[in-house]
Amino acid sequence: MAQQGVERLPADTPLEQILSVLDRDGGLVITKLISQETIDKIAEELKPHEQPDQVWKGNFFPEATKRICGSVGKSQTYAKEFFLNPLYQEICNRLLTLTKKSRCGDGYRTLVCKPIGNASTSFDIGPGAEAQQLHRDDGVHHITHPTKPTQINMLCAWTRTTAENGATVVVPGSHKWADQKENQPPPEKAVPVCLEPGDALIFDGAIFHGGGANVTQSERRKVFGAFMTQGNHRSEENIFLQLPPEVAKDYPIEVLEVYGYKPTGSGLGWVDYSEPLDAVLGRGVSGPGSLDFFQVGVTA
Ligand SMILES: O=C(O)CCC(=O)C(=O)O
Ligand SMILES: [Fe+2]
Repeated sequence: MAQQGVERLPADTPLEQILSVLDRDGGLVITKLISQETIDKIAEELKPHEQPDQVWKGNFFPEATKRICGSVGKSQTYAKEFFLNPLYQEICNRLLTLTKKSRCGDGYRTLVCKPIGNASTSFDIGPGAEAQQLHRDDGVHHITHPTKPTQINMLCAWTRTTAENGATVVVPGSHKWADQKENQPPPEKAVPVCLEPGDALIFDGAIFHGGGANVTQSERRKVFGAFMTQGNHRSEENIFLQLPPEVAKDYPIEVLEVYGYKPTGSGLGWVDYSEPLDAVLGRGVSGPGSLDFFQVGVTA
């Protein structure tokens, strides 16, 4: 295991090696995953949505932090070039796809459930912010640990992130820890993951992590977030309000397929027993019962 922080690998590293480091450490950095040009475009599209006066009322996020929720619905570039990054999606498909052969009468249905978008928040940590409490993101889905990954998340540097300005901290290896209370890690076990703009931290939702403290006078630490989960989970962000049909109709189908507008092969997410994309795009081509889920095969 890397002594300081987590391993850093270029995007052309063989997938099996990336998966093996992710399994061993619970997180890794893919360097130069997103180009500066794409970051600038996303920043421009998100600008109208930055809320300078935002005040968080709970204590999950420290004061002096801000967020842009539903970034996929606010920036098409975020959706297409960041959230749908092919390497990230490939990792999610490999680790989060569920397959089940389920009895139905005399036959079976082979149910394949692809991962879905869980949230798309951008995080901004301002000067003076304290460190966020270390936590596991997959708590929202009532996950018992240890288990195989149920969420794969990605934080990509929008600005440079440093140990001083609030780089995300992680506890390498903690994704495999059991749930016992004594396993809550002390803050000194967490290591900062420093990123240059475009570098991305990809991590298992079971790893203990959190936003770091920002002890600088004037630097803001900003990252774009992509969160994916197993397709049988309710998504954290309410997709149909954060990317409503009137906005979604102008999005590429690839985005909508990942972002809640395609039923899983296990029949979750239909509209009138049909493809929701029919309702959104007014195509009306699938028709009730045409989804794979409603075909019952007889197999040995
Ligand atoms: O801002 C960060 O670095 C991490 C935020 C985070 O972990 C969360 O909101 O769950
Ligand atoms: Fe988190």
